[in-house]
Amino acid sequence: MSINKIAHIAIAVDNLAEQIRHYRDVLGLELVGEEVVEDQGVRVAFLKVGESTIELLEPLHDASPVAKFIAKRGQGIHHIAFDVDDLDESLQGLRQKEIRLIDENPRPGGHGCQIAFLHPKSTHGVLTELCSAGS
Ligand code: CMX
Repeated sequence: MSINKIAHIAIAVDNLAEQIRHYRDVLGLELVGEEVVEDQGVRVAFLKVGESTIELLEPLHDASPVAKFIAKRGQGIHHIAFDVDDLDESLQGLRQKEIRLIDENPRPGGHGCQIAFLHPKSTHGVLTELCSAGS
């Protein structure tokens, strides 16, 4: 597997507008987009940091994995995403290394890219996402 860069660092938040004000108006990052990812139950805001982004995740409803995360752990860093060239090949390599995959196959994520999550139980507590084509 070949990782190109950190695609994004995702932060679970309970009020997107309030957090955008912090990252954009206090820290001075550029807000590059907002979108709803229905199948993940989240509204997402993307802020540019060099070649990477900060991804703010606000749950749309209580069944969202991000709502469960905030209820259990509070707001904070939710996952790290690595950009890879070939997602299928990367997943195959991780399977061979007996890493537990949440997504056996790539699926659509934010920004029009393909994503797959690795289970935090097999990545030493850090929820890890791989993505290809964008971030
Ligand atoms: N980081 C680290 N550990 C996490 C975690 C996270 N973000 N989310 C959950 N866990 C831990 C839980 O604390 C729990 O640990 P313990 O058993 O020690 O208490 C364990 O993982 C299982 O958590 P759970 O919520 O009880 O179990 P679920 O199987 O329902 O969900 C997970 C866990 C990671 C599979 C689920 O949150 C998931 O599928 N996440 C990936 C999808 C996602 O987060 N999408 C939002 C982002 C959208 C995008 O970027 O496109």
